Amino acid sequence: MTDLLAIPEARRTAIAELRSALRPGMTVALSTHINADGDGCGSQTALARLLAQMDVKAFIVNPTPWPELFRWMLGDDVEDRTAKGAAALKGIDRLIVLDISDIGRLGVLADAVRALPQDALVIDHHLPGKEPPGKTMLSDTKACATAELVFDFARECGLEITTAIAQSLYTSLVTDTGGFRFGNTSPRCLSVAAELLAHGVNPETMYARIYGSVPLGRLFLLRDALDTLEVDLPAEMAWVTVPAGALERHQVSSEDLDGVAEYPRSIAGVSLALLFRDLGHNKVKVSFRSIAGVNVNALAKVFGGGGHARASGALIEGTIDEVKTRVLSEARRLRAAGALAD
Ligand SMILES: [Mn+2]
Repeated sequence: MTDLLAIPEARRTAIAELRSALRPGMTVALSTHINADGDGCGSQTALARLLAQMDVKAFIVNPTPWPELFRWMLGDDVEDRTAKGAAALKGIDRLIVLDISDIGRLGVLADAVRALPQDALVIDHHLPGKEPPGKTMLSDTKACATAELVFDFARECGLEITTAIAQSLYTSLVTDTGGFRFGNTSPRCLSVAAELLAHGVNPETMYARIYGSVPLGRLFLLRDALDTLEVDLPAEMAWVTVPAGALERHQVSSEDLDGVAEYPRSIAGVSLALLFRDLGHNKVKVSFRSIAGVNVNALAKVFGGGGHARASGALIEGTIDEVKTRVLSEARRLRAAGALAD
């Protein structure tokens, strides 16, 4: 039987480079993308605890506040200095950027990161972005989640996967694979998940924490979003719209939009789904989702965004109506030209 947990050679080389950049006594900051998701948070908290075993002090500095849903991951041993903003990066020895392939995803921290004297270290599984956050990269699009690479880092460095670390990594795997249902659910992904269960993860407890502990406002937001559902079946497209102020009205945050785009994608005959979120100030966040055979990264790239083939995002300037018109017509055009096939 093949050893699914064997670490591919290219990853081992990258891990060795990463490791050689980290020395005992160092202080490092860990950053992930705006509106951190389960993979970003899980990778950060797991890595912070792993680095502590190497006598490297790590704390978190993100461009947007830590999601309430994942508050439990921080425990009392992982420090989140996000509230200090870019000032928190002053005096660090290194920055490790997780789950990001383009520096723009660091939002308000991007300029401070560009100005750092030391090149950032990157652990990621996205398709290459326009401006990588750093040159030393443990990056593999075959990894189901960034956490799979953090798991490899731990094993390659002989570090202990404690229950807390296993819970963080498992959360990353579950959320980035849509509960082990998306195309990135590889044999290796399930092997890593099995290994994490063997290290003390209780899947039922994790389900309750991730999917069974959402604020009531999240369902009201979902109800409002579904009320806006529009479908163009000949074009195999469906989309929902979240108006400006909807999150505030329901007292929820952007993490509560996680999974909403799954609903238009779930419709029979739909292969390309979109979620338009009006951020106000002439800015619209668009989430792109697709099924096998359709590459939405190519569509997101047209608008300066990116991500994965089946899930991408872009931040677009314009009013909600302008952006919808532009994105939908570009989607239809690229589709017809065969430019979204993969
Ligand atoms: Mn990810």
